[in-house]
Amino acid sequence: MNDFEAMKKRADELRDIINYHNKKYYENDEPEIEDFEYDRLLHELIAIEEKHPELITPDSPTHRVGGKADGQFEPVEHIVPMESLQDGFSYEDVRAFDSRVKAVVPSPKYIVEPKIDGLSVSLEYENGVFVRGSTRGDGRTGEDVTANLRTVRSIPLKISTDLPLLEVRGEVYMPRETFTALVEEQELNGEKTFKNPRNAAAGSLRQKNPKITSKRKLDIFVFNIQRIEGKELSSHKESLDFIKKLGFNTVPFYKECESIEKAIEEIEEIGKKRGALPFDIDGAVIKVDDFAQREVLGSTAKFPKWALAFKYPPEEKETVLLDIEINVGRTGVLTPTGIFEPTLLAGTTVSRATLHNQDFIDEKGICIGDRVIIRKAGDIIPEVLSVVSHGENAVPYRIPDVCPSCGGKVTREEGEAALRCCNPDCPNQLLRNLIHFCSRDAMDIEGLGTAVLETLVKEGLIKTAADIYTLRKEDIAGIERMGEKSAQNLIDAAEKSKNNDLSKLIFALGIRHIGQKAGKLLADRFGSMDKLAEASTEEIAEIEGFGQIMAESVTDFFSHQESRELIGKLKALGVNMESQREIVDMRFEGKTFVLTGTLSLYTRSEATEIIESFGGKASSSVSKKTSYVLAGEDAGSKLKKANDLGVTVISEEDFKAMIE
Ligand code: 0OX
Repeated sequence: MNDFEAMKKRADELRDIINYHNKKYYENDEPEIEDFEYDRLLHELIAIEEKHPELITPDSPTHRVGGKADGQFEPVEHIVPMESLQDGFSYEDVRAFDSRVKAVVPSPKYIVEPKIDGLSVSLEYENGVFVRGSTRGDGRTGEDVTANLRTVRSIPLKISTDLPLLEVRGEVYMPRETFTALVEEQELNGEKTFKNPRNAAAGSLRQKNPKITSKRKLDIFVFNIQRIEGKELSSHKESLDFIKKLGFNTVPFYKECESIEKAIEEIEEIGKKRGALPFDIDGAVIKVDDFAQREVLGSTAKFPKWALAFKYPPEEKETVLLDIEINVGRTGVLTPTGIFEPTLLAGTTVSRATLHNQDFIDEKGICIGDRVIIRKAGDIIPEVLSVVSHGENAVPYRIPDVCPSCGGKVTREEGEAALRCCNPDCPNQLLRNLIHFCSRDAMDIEGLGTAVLETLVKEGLIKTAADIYTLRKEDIAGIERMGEKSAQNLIDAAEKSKNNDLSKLIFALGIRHIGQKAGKLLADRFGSMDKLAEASTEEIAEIEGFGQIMAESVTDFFSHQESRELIGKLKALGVNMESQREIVDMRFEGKTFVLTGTLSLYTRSEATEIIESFGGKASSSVSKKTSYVLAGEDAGSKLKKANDLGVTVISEEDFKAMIE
């Protein structure tokens, strides 16, 4: 293989791995790798594509750096554009805005309201019924996220009005408390965490599975009427009062201001409240109240001339770094956490912040005892911005080269920022692995949650996942808050899990890079744990959707004596080691389908299941590699793209004929 061919092979492999992890992150909401690891893969692909632009494919994940997954949802054209706002960063900017307004309308009245830091959406109602919800997108074309928006409890699905048409605009956000709980859960599971409530809201709203959105407890504030038929409104204040009466959560504490100085006072007031609010705001919006005046002022190509978003600077404080604590995650990654002198910052007392990894510590020159500047990233997660001065006898901090939990050796893999404990018996890793093993998508052992597992590990009752199956009622019934009945339920749940399909067990083993989908593919390809354990890296890498890294990870797992011992024990205890997934017919092997438009013969998940059961793949975006586009009613951009690329388009009837 020459150099170019090797590059091409590596680029293809990287695309597969990155697409797999994108899917895990965006669709399944189950990231398996760290940010750093993901970025490293992406940057390797970017570097290859920069060197050889001819290797760029239309569907390369590098087209959506930053995580914006295009084409996942149907496009929605906004009849009234969802404009953005011009920004102001000082009171001078605010006064200059006032002068520009007054040059056109001499005596404007303003409304000042908080600028919610979320995701702008449009909600359309026909005869009082919620018919469509979409994201802002680029302001002209957004994405149809109706199913997900329906799960937001404060969005009325029906409003009592005889208006034939109403379209309102609002900001979907994740309350701070919900966000903090979500991040804690993600950390506990060793998953990639959302950076701030806005990212969490965006990630949750752009889920393929509305059930996940529903669990995320999103909320909304509505602040604008985009379109209305059957009612005349003459001011912003009037329209906010009107939509409030209809049952929408309107943007809170909006205030009328007679002059720009009053508006500035109001901006100050909102700024003072900011830290203590249960949701994030990233500024205050000043709007001309009167609609007739707005009309005269008009808009530029991007934003209305009658509104300004004032952005608050992030609050920063100086404090002392008292200590650095090291935590060990499920994958063995050692994460340093800074412990600070408690400091009031943007409404809460901050005493801890992640220091990420050794590179971050080196870059900032962090030593214990330093005076440091902290601030809240995205106004919620505290971070160290810089070191002001070192304490006496300061020494640059180094993460220990032994694991603080087990004393095992710590290594840093090439190209990785993280340090990892390599001891598979590390108690901290053990606990996190057990939490994963028992989780719903893995062995699904109800009742064996974090708290119970923590106690069982602490008491020495569980040392490996196999010990779950030898627990006796009396072992469990003794532990805190566990009665006889709960103990029996737990034993029954463990017993039931022995019959799980092989794919669940493979996923439960927590092999790096092997998620739920990969577990299914391995179970389908090899049929039994024994065959999988004997498979070569090459054989595994041949599976559609697998790359070299994933394949190596599997063979590496089985090369360890402890892994083989664990599997031996599980087998002896009666845990199923065979695939029960019937692959009777592989007629769609190697074929990729994209579903688009409204299907009437099948639901999307039924069609996907059928495709997968015949060994095919369902994908969300059309590329040259797509084998078929299955187009239902009202298919839009994906159908167009399929025609442009010459991809075969089939109807539901064609599909039906193919599967019969
Ligand atoms: C917010 C917010 C955003 C709507 C129509 C033109 C100006 N994030 O809270 N945008 C607007 O106003 C846009 N108001 C808000 N409160």
